[in-house]
Amino acid sequence: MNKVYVIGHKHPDTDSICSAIGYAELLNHGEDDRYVAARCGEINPETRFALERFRVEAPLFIESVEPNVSDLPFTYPISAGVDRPTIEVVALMDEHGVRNMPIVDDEGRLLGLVSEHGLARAYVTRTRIQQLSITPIKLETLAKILDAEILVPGMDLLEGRVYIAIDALHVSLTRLTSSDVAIVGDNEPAQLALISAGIAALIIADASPVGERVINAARAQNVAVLATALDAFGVGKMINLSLPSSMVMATDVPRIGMSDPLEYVKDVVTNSKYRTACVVDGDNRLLGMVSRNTFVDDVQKSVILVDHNEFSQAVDGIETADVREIIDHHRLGAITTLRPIRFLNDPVGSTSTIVTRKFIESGIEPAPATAGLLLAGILSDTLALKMSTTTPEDERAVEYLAGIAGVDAAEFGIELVRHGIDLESVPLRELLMRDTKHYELFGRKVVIAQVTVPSFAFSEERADEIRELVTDLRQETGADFFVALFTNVFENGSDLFAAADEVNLAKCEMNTQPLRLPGVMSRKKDFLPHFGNMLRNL
Ligand SMILES: [Mn+2]
Repeated sequence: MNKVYVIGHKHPDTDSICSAIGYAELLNHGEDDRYVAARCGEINPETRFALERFRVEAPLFIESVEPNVSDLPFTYPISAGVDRPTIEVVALMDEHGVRNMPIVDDEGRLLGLVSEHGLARAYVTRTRIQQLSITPIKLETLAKILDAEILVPGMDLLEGRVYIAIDALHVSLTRLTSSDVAIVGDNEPAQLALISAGIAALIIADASPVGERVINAARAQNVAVLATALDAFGVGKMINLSLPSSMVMATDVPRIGMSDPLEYVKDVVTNSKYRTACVVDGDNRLLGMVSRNTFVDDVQKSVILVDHNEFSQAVDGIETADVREIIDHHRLGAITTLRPIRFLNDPVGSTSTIVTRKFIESGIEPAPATAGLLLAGILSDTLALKMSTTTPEDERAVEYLAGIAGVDAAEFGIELVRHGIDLESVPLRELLMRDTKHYELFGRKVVIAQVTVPSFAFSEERADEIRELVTDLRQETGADFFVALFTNVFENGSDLFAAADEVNLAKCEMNTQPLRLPGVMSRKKDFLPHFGNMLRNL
């Protein structure tokens, strides 16, 4: 079963992170680990505080849900060690029906690729070399390739020229040195002479009988003796095919990672002269190989969206994903899907509230840590139940979750919100741009920024700076109205700053700033309707 990612919006807030963790846990009951809580942005300080408080890891970071290499149902998990002779590599290629074979070192790191193309080149070049020879090869390996029996083991590693002893004996003897290998047939005098001349190995072809004297002489001289049923030409041919793969492999094979998008990988494979790419991890360890027939058409990542329902707020690549379900408490945005999906939108204080309801409805109790995080999600979105968007269901959920998590909701709420409004370390401009909403109201372009503050002293002390900044931001955003609300959680109200045409500002009674708006906590519920009315009458 492929994974389903439960993911919140970009610039994730606590509700977005915690509802994803909660909902993934609920869905995993009965379906082990199929659902993965994910995020597509950095964890903010408030959320980090909550995660650390309940000792829960942050959800998996996903940059994009575009299908990538990890979504391929299959990559070729094959490779050969760098010491393998090419003839064995070719046998492996045949067995797996592939035209390329990745070559790895002892640690599984990718070194190169043996391709049909590379093999052809290597052997065409090699036939021009006059002398048959062997590159370092283990005696055992050579025996395996020749299907030979080792009658006398000599040196472990052989390297030298290979000589078929068909000349008159005295000619053969002058040509051979102590590192060379001689191939002979049923000719005991020649066998004995070669051994006593001091060569590295003797290959006795044609299933010829090997006498006691030959064996004893070879032992005494430390010359390896192999006996095979192949004829001399067969032995030569097999030795020629037993080059180590390092000698024929190409090292310019394209390397890709598990998280590379399939669109990109398709290009890489198509443009590669090997029509393939090797999948490696950060340590260059081979994970698999993709070729043109690895690609299948309908590879998609499956996602469940929480705490948003608009493409514009969703993780990158959302238009390529299979959206399975949406749970949210925001206004409806323009999302479209190919097939009917489960869509739960309820105007309660937070998505964590809805996830809590789903736990209760299904008779499953969240783990204490998860209950703590869902509690954090609700308290964060409702500013400790102070926002006017708070509903009785949010209050009931807080009580239920606090009981399971074993925390005092009121105390925890204040602590959480304080962490959420750590304002001192952030430049004012960034504070204002952090949470802005764009609206088109009665033909006017309106941008409303909201900053949550622990007390009105914050906006009062910086009034001049803020007035200048909203004027700048109005120009930069090209808005008719740029409004900044500094909302005081603990005193139930907001300070308003706004930039617009003088006349319009006056008509909206906004020329004295900051303008204290008692009871205005929610931008959309408390401020927008009232402000919209004013704009209608301009
Ligand atoms: Mn939310």
